[in-house]
Amino acid sequence: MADRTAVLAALRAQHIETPSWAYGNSGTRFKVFTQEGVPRNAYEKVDDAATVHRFTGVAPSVALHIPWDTVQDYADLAAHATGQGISLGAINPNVFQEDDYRLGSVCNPDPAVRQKALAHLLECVDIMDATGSADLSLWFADGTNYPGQDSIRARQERLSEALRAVYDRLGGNQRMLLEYKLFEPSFYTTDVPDWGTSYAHCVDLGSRAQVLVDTGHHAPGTNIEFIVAFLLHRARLGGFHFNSRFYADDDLMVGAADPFQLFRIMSEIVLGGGLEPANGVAFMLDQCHNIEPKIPALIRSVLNVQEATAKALLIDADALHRAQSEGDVLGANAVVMDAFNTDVRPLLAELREDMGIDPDPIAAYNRSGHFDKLRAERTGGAAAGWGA
Ligand code: AOS
Ligand code: ZN
Ligand code: ZN
Ligand code: ZN
Repeated sequence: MADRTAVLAALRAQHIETPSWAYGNSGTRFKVFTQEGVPRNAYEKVDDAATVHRFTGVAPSVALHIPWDTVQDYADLAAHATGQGISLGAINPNVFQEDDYRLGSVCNPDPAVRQKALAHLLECVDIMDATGSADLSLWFADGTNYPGQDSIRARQERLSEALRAVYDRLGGNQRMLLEYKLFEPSFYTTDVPDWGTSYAHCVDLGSRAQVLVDTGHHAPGTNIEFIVAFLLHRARLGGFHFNSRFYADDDLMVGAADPFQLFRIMSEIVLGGGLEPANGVAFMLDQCHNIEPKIPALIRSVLNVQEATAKALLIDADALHRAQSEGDVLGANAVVMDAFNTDVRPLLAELREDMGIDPDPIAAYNRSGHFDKLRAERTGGAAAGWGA
């Protein structure tokens, strides 16, 4: 059995970052549903992230999306976050939501459009300087819809050029995380479609360029934990965008569709040393809560990551190594399954009591009356950005 004190310490140290866009109204291409009490600006999104942190104790930062979270003074927003007990996390540029980007952003055949996209990415590094954010989180919608539409090779060259310019602009403590996605919005080729493409660009750039794994961005059946183990072993796993999916990029609550997959991913993290702060793996959520209330959904998501992490920490590593080295297939598998099948809720309740928070964060939030207060105070909440 893993040492209980060490397990509790590891759980206390794990940080899960929530995304600003998960607090705003969202939907699908068919309908953006409005909810009561949603934040009207970046300051109120920070407030909601702070609420999630207050009830969970392990979500002390919020990722921003520019321009959805544009403010006059980013240092002031950072100070507001500090005042609420959290910090500003990854900065996510947006180079997909303007007419100019019809044929792509940094891979666009038109040099003027590429220049515009690059200028926005560089502006986002300026914002990181003001907010104190360490991570620039890059996702490109770039790609093509039809065979022959553009040169796959030329687009890779353009991508390299832009990434190099951004990388060279980063300060010493800043990183670039390059997210991949199999398809959507491009349906024929995507310029960063998979971890291998992202990894190759990161290796070209340098050690502060790392791969971002969004769990919803793979073909069905992809073994995500293998990707995670490989990247971590090569010191190129920058972090996650956690969510769950039944079909494609569904952006549902992490751990809802397949908690066993989340456990397998977290097992590779734990066994590979990915919880050590020095390895810098960022645990971020990238979700949309279209039909469910947002703050409780984010609390639930944080708890789901924490539960999977707790189970992974319970893996008896010595017994596992023994079984592996003896070629004991069933024994090794049993060690892993024993951990997965453990009910970790009592352990997590104990952890929360130690941390001075309610052992049942969802019930505590529902009892708190916080939502009634938001509903009364906030009218005319903003859309997260999509389909608005
Ligand atoms: C898009 O599919 C990606 O998951 C992005 O990471 C993200 O949803 C978007 O950039 C919001 O910031
Ligand atoms: Zn993502
Ligand atoms: Zn996505
Ligand atoms: Zn997604």
